[in-house]
Amino acid sequence: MNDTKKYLITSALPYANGALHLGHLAGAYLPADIYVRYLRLLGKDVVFVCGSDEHGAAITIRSKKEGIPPQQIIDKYHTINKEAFERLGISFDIYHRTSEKLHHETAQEFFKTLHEKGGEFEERTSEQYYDEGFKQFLADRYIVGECPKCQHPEAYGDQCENCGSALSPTELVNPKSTLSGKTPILRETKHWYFKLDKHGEWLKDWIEKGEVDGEKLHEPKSWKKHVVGQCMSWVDGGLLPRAITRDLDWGIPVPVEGGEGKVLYVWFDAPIGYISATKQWAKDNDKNWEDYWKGDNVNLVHFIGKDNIVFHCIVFPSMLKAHGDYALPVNVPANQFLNFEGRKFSKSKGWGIEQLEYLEEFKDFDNKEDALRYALIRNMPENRDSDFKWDDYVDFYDKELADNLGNFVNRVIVLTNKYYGGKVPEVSTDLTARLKEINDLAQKIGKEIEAYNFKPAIQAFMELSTYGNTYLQDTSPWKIWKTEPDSEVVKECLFVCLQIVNLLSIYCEPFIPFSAEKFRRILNLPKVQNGDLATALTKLDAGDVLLPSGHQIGEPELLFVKINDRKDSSRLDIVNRQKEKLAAVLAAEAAAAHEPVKDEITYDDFTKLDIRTGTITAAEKIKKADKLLKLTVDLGFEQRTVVSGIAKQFKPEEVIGQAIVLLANLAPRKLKGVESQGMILMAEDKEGKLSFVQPHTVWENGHVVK
Ligand code: B3M
Ligand code: ZN
Repeated sequence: MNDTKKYLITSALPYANGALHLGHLAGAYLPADIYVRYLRLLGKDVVFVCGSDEHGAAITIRSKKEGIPPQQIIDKYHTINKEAFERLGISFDIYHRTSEKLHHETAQEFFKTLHEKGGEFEERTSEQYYDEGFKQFLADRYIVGECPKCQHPEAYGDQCENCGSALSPTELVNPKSTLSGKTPILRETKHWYFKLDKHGEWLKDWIEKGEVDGEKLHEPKSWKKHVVGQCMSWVDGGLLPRAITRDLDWGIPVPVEGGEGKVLYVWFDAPIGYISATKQWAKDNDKNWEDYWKGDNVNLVHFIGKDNIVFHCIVFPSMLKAHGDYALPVNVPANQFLNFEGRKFSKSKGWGIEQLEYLEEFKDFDNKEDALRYALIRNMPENRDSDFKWDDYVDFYDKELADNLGNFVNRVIVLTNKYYGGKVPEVSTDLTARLKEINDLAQKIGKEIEAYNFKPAIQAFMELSTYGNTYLQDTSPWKIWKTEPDSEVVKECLFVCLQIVNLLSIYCEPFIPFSAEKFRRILNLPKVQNGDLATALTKLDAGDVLLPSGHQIGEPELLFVKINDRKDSSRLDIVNRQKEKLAAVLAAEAAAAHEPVKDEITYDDFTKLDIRTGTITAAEKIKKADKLLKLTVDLGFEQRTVVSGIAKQFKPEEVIGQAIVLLANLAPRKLKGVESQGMILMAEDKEGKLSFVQPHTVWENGHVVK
């Protein structure tokens, strides 16, 4: 445990122009929180930083469109996101803001250092789009137009969200300013570019081999495949200088001569936000921030979503390397995306749920924080996209937390209270082999967390609980106790189970910290403290016990009450309301997808239509017309020839004898040389599938339909 490492763990800084949803939580915040809580339990020196990313075009666009000052927008969403994280137990040591003075100074200093070094930046004058009405240059995001790759009509100047291609604004076909809606003009402007191209070589070695200048910094196999894959495709594709300044009035002013009226590009300043957050934390806690950023002892890990990989694995490391002294991240365990009930989260389509919205709508739902955390961990999009479902949410809670973990703990507590007055029994047998088995299972949980595999980690955690359950069931102390209340076997069984329960109460903390508190109360133990897991593992390793004989545990209390509970459906009702909301969205979409009803007609218009019942008596294909069938229709009082466009869906032999409804007074017209004397009425569904309109009562030809 003589680990002198300084662990600096970061989660992506959310833009303060919107509220985060459950997908964000599962992607970059919950996994980081588990990791950090675990490190704390091991007694590591760890700092967990995050904060709001308060610059960038997205915020200014919103401000201009809604006529609200940017400051008001960022204040609102900073507060919302910060509160939601706190309430969900995301245990940041600091949640900073990039609008803080300290951050502005830090980012400007960083820029100036690189500028003064020489060789890292170049100044370029180029033509960029300018909105004459709004009198401003347009950031890439301010321009929309047709994607040159997939023809999506609303691609942005930096990216097409339909096909995912990275674009530059001049590639867009028919570009329009999102501010005025007008076609922008090209105008000359000067910007600073970071020469990313000169970093390609060392980056390749670093990503592929984990080596920089011959020094091994990390084990590349420990990085996720999809992260390495994305990085290598960037590096192999050839890196280009990137503009790191913008013509905007919101952001951090460019701190060098000629930079008037320009700001740093948001992706230049945002990652430096990790540094300024650490500085602020260090100030508040009497620490030295540099200990966590510089030197060989630093263990920097960035938790992000997959859309931020290039900035955290290529751009920011290059900035750090160019600056000098800074440590590079030892890992960037980016997650893939979480979908929601089979679709992408979409605020505008009403699909998904935001963090705070969840907390509000589930306000009367006991243990909602851990219910959510558990469901998200069980379905974490670690290596591929995954899907959140409300049914899983209920099942995971009931079948795993309540039936497995909760049930085991409860049985052990009840029996210990009943047999031994709540005192951990004395045992005389040698339990070394048993404790070793338990130790092995416990080690597995930690190994998975250390490898950033949080879903396997929670499964390993549940395996330990299953082991306890199986052992308890196999021994069935309640059977022995009836005749032999003083049995050594019973004592041993409960003693071992109590050791497992204790271990579970520590290990559950990173995953479900709210339940952990209750868990410890049931055991009559204090809240878990930093270093508790390290102590427990050392004891186990040495064959020592965790919960000594004679310790008085608490009264039985259910750790998890099932959601799907016959006696009290209140929590299931809350979940079901979410499902109903989604069903309503689907119903509204289906309704909106209807063909619009045509313009009103009068009753007289209607009576002009002569609609008759009939039967198809003959059918044949029409040559050189693959859509048309020539039909003979019996109307009872006469035979008609009708040409109908149904040949793609019906074979001639299928329709002979078919009852139909015919518009009988439609003016005849010739189709492929055949005169059609009327029109058969068909119903068409959304996919274009046709079916005959027909009554299902007894049928006779020639009836008038009115
Ligand atoms: N704000 C993008 C995002 O929220 C960006 C992350 C910054 S991390 C330094 O996805
Ligand atoms: Zn496209």
